[in-house]
Order: sequence, then C-alpha cells, then structure tokens
Amino acid sequence: VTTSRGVDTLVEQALAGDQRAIARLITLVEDNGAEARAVVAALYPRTGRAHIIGVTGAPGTGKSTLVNALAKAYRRADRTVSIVAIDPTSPFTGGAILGDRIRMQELAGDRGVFIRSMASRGSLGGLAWATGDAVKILDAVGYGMVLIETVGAGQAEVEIASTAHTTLVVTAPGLGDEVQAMKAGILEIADVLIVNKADREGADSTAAALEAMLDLDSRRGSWRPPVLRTIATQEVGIDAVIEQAEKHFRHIQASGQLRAHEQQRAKDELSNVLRQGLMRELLARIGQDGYDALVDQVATRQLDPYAAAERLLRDPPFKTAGYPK
Ligand SMILES: Nc1nc2c(ncn2[C@@H]2O[C@H](COP(=O)(O)OP(=O)(O)OP(=O)(O)O)[C@@H](O)[C@H]2O)c(=O)[nH]1
Ligand SMILES: [Mg+2]
Repeated sequence: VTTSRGVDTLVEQALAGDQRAIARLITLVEDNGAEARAVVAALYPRTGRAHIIGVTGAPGTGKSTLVNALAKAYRRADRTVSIVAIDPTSPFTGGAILGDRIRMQELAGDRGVFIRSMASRGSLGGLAWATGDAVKILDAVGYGMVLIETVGAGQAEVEIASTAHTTLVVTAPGLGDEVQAMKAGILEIADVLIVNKADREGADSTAAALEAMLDLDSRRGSWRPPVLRTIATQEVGIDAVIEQAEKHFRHIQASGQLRAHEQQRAKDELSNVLRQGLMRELLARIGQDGYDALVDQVATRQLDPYAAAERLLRDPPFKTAGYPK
C-alpha cells in the first residue's frame, strides 16, 4: 500500500507518529535504493536528540528480556522508546524471536513504543550501514530513547554499537569463558556492565571478576563502567540501569566526548559514502566486465593491486577504449 506513496508523504506521516510510515522508511534505507538517500536527506537535520543505547553481549544472556524491561520502565516514566533488534535470525539467537514475540504482545498498541528487527541479508557491513540510517529515522521522528540489541563482539557488532552513545554489555553467571573473551573485545566498548540472571548462583563472583578486570584496565578514561546486577525476567535492577545510562550520557555531554563522538561518526559516514560513491562511479564508467578483467590481472599476477588501482585512477580504460563519458 505504501509503495506508491512518495518519500515526502511518508516522511510527513512518520513525523506525525504513523508507525507504518516509520516502518516503511526503515525498509527503504534497508533496501539502499535511490529513495534511501531522499529519506536521510529529509530527516537528517532533525537528528541528534535521542539518547541511543546499545545493548550487546553473548547469546542468551537476556538482552531481549532486559530491553523489554527497560522499554516498559521508560514508558512508565512517560518517555518514548524505539527498539532495533539486529539479526534475530542468526543461528545463535533462536531465543530472540520468542523474546520479540513476547514483548510485541506486552508493548503492542502503545504508540510510544516502536519495535523493529533487522536481519543481515547481505554483509554485516551493509547491516551496520542500514542500522545507522534506521537509528537516524527513529531519532528524527522523535523517539527519546533508541535501544539497539546486538549479539556478540565481532567487528560489525562493534561498529553497530559505535552508533550508540551508551553501550550496555550484558553477561550472566556461569559464563566464565565469555567473561574471558570479553576482556579482549567488548569490555572496551562497555559503558555499563550488567550481570543479568542475578537470581542464579555465581552472580557475585561474575561481578567481582568484572570489577577486577576494570581495576587492571589502564586505558580507562574518566568514566569507570559500573557493574550492575539485574533479574530482567522479574524487572529487578532496571531502575539502576536507567540511572547509570543517564549518568553516562550526562558525563559524555559534559566532558566533550559526545561532541568528539559525533565528529568521528560524521567523518566515518562521509568517508564511507564517498568510497561507495567513487566506486559506483568508477564501475559505471568502466563496466563490471572491465573491472572483473582487471581483478583477473591482479589475481594472475600480471598486475599488482597498487598498479591496478593506479591504472583505474590515472588512466581510466574508458578513455583508451573509447567508452562514452
Ligand atoms: N533466570 C533468569 N532467566 C532469565 C533472565 N533474563 C532472561 N532470562 C531467560 O534467558 C533466556 C534468554 O533470554 P533472552 O532475553 O532471549 O536473551 P538474549 O540475550 O536476547 O538472547 P539472544 O538474542 O538469542 O542472544 C530466556 O529464556 C529468558 O527468559 C533472568 O534475569 N533470570
Ligand atoms: Mg535477543
């Protein structure tokens, strides 16, 4: 039904709170077609108001349950909240689909809540890109809180998390190996550490292990991530999470880190867009076949990658081969 509507109309409806229009706009940025640019162009000036919170951690630690509990608490405080769940169809996240269904029921019909799942159809890099744009849409249409749930600590997940102002890293008792793995990876991106499933044995020792790691971490700046215990299923400890997330947001505002973060994001996004645009332009000129032929020459050692790139940049084949400009 919405496909025939123009982007401008959709944007107008989304700004008026029409959730179907918001969903449609996110689909447009996911598809990354010509309309995606128009969507971002229309909404970008309105971004920069939401508090964006990333929620990440190992599979099954209770991220979805926690996000659900957070959303309910934010609603009780009369704040609007949107949730983006990343890649719930991955083999590890069978539980997420159930979790999504449960919170759909609990939060359904509330116009102050918007829930969206995004799955990586292509590359995770593409997903990170689309997620960034989806978050822009949710920010622009006025959701005060944007929660992004991701699994794990791969490069793409870290990239997605870098969209967030505040990153909550969720762990659970009995995940000794996970805690070890975190040392190398996501501990670095954590602004708040959460030991969920605190109703289970071992929550205290997990929390103590995390505190010990923080003690050893010399790279830490002015913010030491608090270690909090929650029982997401019983909505226990949720207020403290909200309090610390807000405290962190105020901290990065006051310290200038928020400004630096926005500057870095702007730089990354602009260079990404430029890289894509230049590549597209080049391919349009030399054609996919021409490009593939050059790749062949590199693969067969007739050219090294630098020489091949140089040839494309300085002596584009379209000139010599007489391609139209
Ligand atoms: N005992 C206990 N179980 C919990 C708690 N929080 C979540 N769970 C359960 O843990 C399981 C996984 O919860 P999810 O919220 O789906 O976990 P998740 O981290 O989102 O999982 P993935 O998205 O698949 O990585 C579910 O059965 C939850 O009911 C808790 O505080 N205590
Ligand atoms: Mg989940």
